[in-house]
Amino acid sequence: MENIIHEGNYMINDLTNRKGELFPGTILDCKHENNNFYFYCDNNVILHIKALTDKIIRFRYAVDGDFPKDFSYALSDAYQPEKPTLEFKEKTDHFRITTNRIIITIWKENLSVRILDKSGTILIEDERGFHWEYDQTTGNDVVKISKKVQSGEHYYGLGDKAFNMNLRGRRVQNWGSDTYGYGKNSDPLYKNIPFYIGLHQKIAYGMFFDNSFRSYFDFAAERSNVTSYWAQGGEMNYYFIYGPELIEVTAQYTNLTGKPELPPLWALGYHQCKWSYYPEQKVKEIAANFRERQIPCDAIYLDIDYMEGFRCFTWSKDRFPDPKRMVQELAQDGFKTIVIIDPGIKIDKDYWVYQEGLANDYFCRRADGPLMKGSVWPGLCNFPDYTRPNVREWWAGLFKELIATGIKGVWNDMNEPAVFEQGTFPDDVRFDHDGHPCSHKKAHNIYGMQMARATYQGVKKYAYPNRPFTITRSGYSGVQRFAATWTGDNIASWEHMWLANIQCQRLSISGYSFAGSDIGGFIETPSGELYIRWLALGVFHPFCRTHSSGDHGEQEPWSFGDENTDLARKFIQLRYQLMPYMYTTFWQYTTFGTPMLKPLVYLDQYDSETYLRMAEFGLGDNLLVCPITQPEADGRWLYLPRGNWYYYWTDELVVGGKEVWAEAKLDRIPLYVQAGAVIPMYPIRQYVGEKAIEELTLHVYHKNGAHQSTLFEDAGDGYGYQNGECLVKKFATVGTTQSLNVQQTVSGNFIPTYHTCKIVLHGLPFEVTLTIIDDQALPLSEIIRDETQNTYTLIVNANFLSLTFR
Ligand code: MIG
Repeated sequence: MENIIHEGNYMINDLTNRKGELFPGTILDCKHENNNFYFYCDNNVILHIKALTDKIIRFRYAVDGDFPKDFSYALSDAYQPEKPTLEFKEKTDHFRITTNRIIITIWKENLSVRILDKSGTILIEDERGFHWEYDQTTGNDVVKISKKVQSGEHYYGLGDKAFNMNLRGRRVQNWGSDTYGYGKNSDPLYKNIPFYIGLHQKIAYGMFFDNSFRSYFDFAAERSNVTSYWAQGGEMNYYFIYGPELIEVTAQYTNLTGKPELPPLWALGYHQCKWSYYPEQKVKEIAANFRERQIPCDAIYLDIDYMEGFRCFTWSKDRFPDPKRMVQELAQDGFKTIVIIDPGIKIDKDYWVYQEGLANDYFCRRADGPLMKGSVWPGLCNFPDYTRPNVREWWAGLFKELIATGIKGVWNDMNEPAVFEQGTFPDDVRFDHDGHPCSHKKAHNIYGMQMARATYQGVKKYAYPNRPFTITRSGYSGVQRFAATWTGDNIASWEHMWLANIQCQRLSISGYSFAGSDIGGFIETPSGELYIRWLALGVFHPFCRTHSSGDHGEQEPWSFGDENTDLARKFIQLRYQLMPYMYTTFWQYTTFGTPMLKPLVYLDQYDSETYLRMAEFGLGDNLLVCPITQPEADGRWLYLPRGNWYYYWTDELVVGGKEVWAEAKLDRIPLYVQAGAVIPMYPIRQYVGEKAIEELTLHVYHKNGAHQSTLFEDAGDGYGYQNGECLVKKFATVGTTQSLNVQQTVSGNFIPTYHTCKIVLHGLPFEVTLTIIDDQALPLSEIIRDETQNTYTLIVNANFLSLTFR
């Protein structure tokens, strides 16, 4: 049978030589092997469906009767899917695959697909379904799929996009780009995460289009009843992920594409950066200022000016005559030094990195043979092909000396890849793509990820037995395994602070939790007020770094007057106090794949009030944050999810499920604690490791009812936790109007440095007259009541099993 040719040109407006769209024919045959199903059409189209689990289904289409070699940079080797339970049936006009959770129908007539949940609700349904276009210029098939929009459907995800949280009505593009001073609705940006989450009828599912070519997603933008996505080459290859909870969708996607290892605890401290701090004297002065002013800080960054003429893996002799000594001196004061490394290697016959790259043919070449040349900071450069295993190994090896110098972290920039002339490489540049040779069209979106991977491998190898720390600007799905990230060259404006909030949440639900923004803005100078508001938000982001471009003035926490310095200190101190909470949340992310930041809709998808809001977000299990992103505000309205919450600053009990007013002058950020929660805190330290933790504070918030909280602790560095040298503590609270009980259960065998816990009870609706610790009554004199705060404080053995207050 002939291909059906449709002339409709509804999706792609920018392709030349369009021949019309080609569609699958009729299914003639099918094959079923374990959890693989193949459907063969009369026009050489094949659909391969693989049920990875009861909830994750892969759809892969071939148009020429054969599948090319299967390969993906996104998928994690560590992923171990749980075998699905399957049933397969042929009916007159369709095939049906049933798992424990969903039902997949494949129609014989045109290969179209529909997925239902077990209650019969349609989750997704093909509109025109899979189709493609042959692009004569490149020889690529432009692969496309279109799905019907379901009633009341909303869309989330896609990485760092600078749009409203809910993507319905938008078209977005994935083509990693260096976007200095981007703005709201600028697209594409630095990262490429072709994964979205759909939510309708309170049911969530995920859609991961694992294709690294330039891709587009259209969420009911061009046609209000159709959501479609397509790529300018490669395969139609997507994973459907059934929730039904939003959080499960993100967790499964993250398991599929990989989770990072735990970072060193210090990486969750405050970081100070600038383009650029130099010479040595300046770096020392900044570091000394933190200690003198008692503003906690763990890391200081050296941007491109530390190098000799921007040559990677060199040091400027004038500015940093003795880097090892400087880095050691900084380390004695608790500072970890982090340096930037870009991909561009200066073309310079006398430069050893260039010589090695050239001699071993490690650099990218144009289609006809010459090396790819482009200007970046060092002038004309060649660029390593990180898609070759031996190039990654070479690159990893280059970090040996930097790490021996005492460098604790590496920051990869410009890896979209960015070049000054045309923005990025020409399309014809060749890549090995781990043995699947291809052009820049396919490799562009994964280039930054493979650079980050090689960097990570090197830093990890030489940092051992300590944990590596790396950050990257660009990446593709799965990059979260290799590096933390930031949102790129933003601007010191209120709108950009608003964006930082959305982008970090969006990255988090797209599997990439270890993210932050340049606090205060990279371009231009913030007012003191903006800086403080932004910092107050930034301390709740997993990656917390002030960074700015040097030609726009000072941007250290003390740059905005004494009052603001005090406020900056206070918020950074709060981050250090909450470090065990943040670390626990990170551990949950690395263990379960759950997002560290949760948009409001993730906190209650059964309440449609949450679907369009985006300022409020959850951090971990028990905190809700909502930044103030306007000048001269005394507070703000926000939507508190259902349940009972305490306002962190006053302990006022607030009932959720409605809009509430949060009083928050510049010294506060709207912050709520879930009733029943146990929030762990450490004493303020100027940096991680400054002194041993001598007491753990547990803030216990009363609730009428039961609640469970978690605390994860370990050495904060090294790999002992992988062999059980860690503690997972569970705190089960049960409260009534007359009583509160806290039970602690501990697993793991790490021995913390503290022996006691300070317990602070919040919001008790009764007066304590009896305290029982592990069956022993505690004299009333041992429990201190603060009438104004309505708190009770007592010190207990850290190994308590049960605390009862009546
Ligand atoms: O073309 O290294 O996003 O954080 O300070 C600018 C200099 C290159 C862009 C990064 C920014 C960094 C800057 N880089």
